[in-house]
Amino acid sequence: MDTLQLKETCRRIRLLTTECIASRGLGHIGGSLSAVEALVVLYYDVMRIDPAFPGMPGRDRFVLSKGHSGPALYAVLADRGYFDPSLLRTLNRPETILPSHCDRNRTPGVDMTTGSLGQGFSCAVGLAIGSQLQGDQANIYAMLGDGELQEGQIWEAAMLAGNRGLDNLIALVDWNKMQLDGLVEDVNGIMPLADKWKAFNWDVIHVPDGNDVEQVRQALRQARDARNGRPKVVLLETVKGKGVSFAEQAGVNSHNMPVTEQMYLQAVAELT
Ligand SMILES: Cc1ncc(C[n+]2csc(CCOP(=O)(O)OP(=O)(O)O)c2C)c(N)n1
Ligand SMILES: [Mg+2]
Repeated sequence: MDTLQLKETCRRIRLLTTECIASRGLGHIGGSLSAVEALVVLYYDVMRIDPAFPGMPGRDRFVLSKGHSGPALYAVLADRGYFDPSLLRTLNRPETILPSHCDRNRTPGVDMTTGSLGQGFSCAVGLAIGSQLQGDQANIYAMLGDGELQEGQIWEAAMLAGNRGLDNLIALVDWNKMQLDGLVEDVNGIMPLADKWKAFNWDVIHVPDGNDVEQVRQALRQARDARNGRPKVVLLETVKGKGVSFAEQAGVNSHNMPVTEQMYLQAVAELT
C-alpha cells in the first residue's frame, strides 16, 4: 500500500471505530483513535497474517495490551476481512463476538485476551519465547498504553524480554500523554521513558508523530527487520482522540465518553 492508501485506510478505520462505539452509546474512543495509524500499519503493511486463516501456524501475533481500545482493533479486523463489518454495531451486547475489551475466544483475529492493564504484555513475552522455542519466524507485537506503563508487571516482563534478548518481540507504546483521569506525568510520571527501556536492554525507536502513517511505517519496518538479539520498543507520540474533533477536544475526558449516533454523523461529515 502506498502512503495515500494507508491514509485513506486510517480515515475509514476512524469512521468504523466511531460507528462501533456510537452503536453502544459510549466507549473508549480517545485511546482507540490515538492508536489507528499503528494498527493500520501493522495489519496492512507489516505483519505476516492471513485473514482467511486466522489460526495460521507461525503467523505474526498482535497483543492489544491496552485492551480497552478493542473497538479500533475490531474496525481493522473487520475491514481486513476477519468478520462482517456489520457486526461492529454489536459492541458489548449480549452474545456479541465483540466485547468492549479483547477476548481471543470470541473474536476471529484477536490473538490474546486483554483488558486488565499490564497482563497482556506478559502474555506477549510468553508468545515470543514460545515462538523461539518452536523455531518459527514469527514476530510478536504488543501495544501498550502510556498509563499502562505504571503497572509493575510491565517492567517484570520488560526485564525478562531484555535478559532473554527476545528480538522477535516488538512493543509499541501509544504515548498519548493521558490516562483515565489525568495526564500521565501528573498521576505517576514515566519519564525518562526511552532511558527506562534502554536500561532493560531494549532498543528504542522514537516516533515524533505517531499519527503520521509514513513515520509509523518506517519505524515498524525497522523494528521488524532488525533481528539483532534485542527486543524493540517503538515510542509513538500520539494524540488522544486523534482525528475526530469532539474526541480530540475532550482531551482526558475522551477516555470513556458518551458517543451518540448524532456525534457519529458529525464524524462522518468531518472525515468524508
Ligand atoms: C489493572 C487495571 N487497572 C485499571 C483499569 C482501568 N483502566 C482502563 S483504561 C485505564 C487508563 C489507561 O491509560 P493508558 O494506558 O494511557 O490508555 P490510553 O490513554 O491509551 O487509553 C484504566 C485505569 C484496568 N483496565 N486494568
Ligand atoms: Mg494514554
